[in-house]
Amino acid sequence: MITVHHLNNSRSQRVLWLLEELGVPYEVKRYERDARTMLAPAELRAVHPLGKSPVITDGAVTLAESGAIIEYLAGKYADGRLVPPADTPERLRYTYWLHYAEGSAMPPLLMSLVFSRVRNAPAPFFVRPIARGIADKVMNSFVSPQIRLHLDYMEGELGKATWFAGNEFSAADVQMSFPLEAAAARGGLDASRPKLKAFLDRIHARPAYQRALAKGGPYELMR
Ligand SMILES: N[C@@H](CCC(=O)N[C@@H](CS)C(=O)NCC(=O)O)C(=O)O
Repeated sequence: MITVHHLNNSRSQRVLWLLEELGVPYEVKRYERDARTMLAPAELRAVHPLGKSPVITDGAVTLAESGAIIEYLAGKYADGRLVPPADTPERLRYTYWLHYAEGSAMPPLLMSLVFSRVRNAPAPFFVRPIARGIADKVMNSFVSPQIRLHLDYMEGELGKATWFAGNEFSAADVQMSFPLEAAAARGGLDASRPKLKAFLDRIHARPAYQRALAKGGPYELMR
């Protein structure tokens, strides 16, 4: 039996969703973020040394890193579904977006989260304007322009086909959901990028997505 070690409000929601799309049985072991630090509890380190989510266990296999988990589950359980055929342009796009989500799209979104925390962190009154000044400078000069660059790029790519890998829904769309949901929560993704908004509306309407939400519990990404 596959166990998904699932942290609330996190990337592991994608793994639940993929398993629901595939109709593969699994169990969820839930972990709660620390309310102040937002970090995962220490018990997750007993499963994988980094103590981050998602992690899955499947028999003797313990696997972290959402892209690797998606590849593993699709390779072992999808029976050709949700992965474009080998040696096609769609398969190359599939591989590209599977890596792009965490490798390129997430870093500026994570920086945005970190600098908004720096900006709003409790600090002595004479430190606060300095912390705000630094955070605003980094956000305005680097992070926000980078997020806009990526959003424009993704918007353009979704103008070429319905889904990220092509006209068929694939596991790459599952992987791409998290950066887009994070961008909607804190990266300025709004109606000015209609293709990306329509992508989010389409995935949220999928029955498997809804079932995964019911299994995973609260899923509200940080602003
Ligand atoms: N690139 C990794 C990132 C894993 C990651 O950072 N997960 C976050 C949840 S979204 C986490 O566990 N945060 C809590 C912590 O770092 O303690 C992946 O895609 O799986």
